[in-house]
Amino acid sequence: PTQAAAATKAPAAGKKITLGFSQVGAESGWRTANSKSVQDAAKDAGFDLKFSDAQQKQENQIKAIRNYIQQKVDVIAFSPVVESGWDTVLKEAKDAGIPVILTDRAVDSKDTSLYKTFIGSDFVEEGRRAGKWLVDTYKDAKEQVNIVELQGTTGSAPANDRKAGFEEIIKSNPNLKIIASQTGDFTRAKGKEVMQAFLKAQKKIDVLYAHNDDMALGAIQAIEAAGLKPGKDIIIISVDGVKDGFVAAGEGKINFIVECNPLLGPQLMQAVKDVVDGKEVTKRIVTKEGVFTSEDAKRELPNRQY
Ligand code: GYE
Repeated sequence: PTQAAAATKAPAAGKKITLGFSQVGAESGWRTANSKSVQDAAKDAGFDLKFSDAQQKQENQIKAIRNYIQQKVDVIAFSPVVESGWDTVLKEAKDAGIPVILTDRAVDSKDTSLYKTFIGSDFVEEGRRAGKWLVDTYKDAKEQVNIVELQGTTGSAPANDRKAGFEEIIKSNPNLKIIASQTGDFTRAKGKEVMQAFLKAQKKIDVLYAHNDDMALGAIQAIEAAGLKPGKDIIIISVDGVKDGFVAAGEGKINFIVECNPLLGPQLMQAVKDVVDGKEVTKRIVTKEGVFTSEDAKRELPNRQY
């Protein structure tokens, strides 16, 4: 029957589980920590991990996934660089009977049977947390507060959602205005370059909202080069909470960090195991995270693993 043909083919007893993993790239400190977590956890679980880096290109990820299908891996996991355009290749995996697990970033496919589960953060909530701190910080402001935004990779779930969550909250105060918003591709180099352009084009910038620490760190270089004090002349909010972000926050250069946990490896391996064992997995596994002011960052820094 067709049911059985499309069902997951469990590896023979005693055989190592092979996991094909397609990573986004190596664009940020978050990503480095995430890759290490996946590699370490696969090792601990005794899986045979095939790992590829797509250098932030969807075409490379599609190629990697097709390779994993050809190699008949037991499970494919990937962190989709952008949200759209996955249906065809996901259908190919499904037809081959290879289960797919999404990690870190989501896809916008209407057909949710194309993947078993999605393990990752709630990026809209992260954007809201950033917005709440800002609304609170500027609750007595009588004048317009000029905000510039460094967006993550265009079309990626974290860029779309962190923007949406932030806008949803700040619109409660009409004084809070995003005067410029551009992608910095989640990298330091791009964050610096775009901030330089913002500083040139804008008369007055009060706040920078960066979708990740790396872009904020690049922007800090641009702000200092312009003779301004990051964290004072320009208030800075970022997302992730990697070590370098915490260091900058401890120095008062970043005012508020919304945490996004990159250590998804252990949860991913558990899900892989459950899928191979034919167990039910919940369609959505959300990771737990917090928020940090400069003071919190100073206290927390010695405990950061990444
Ligand atoms: O915030 C950023 C990375 O998808 C959550 O990707 C991840 C994001 C993370 O490049 O630093």
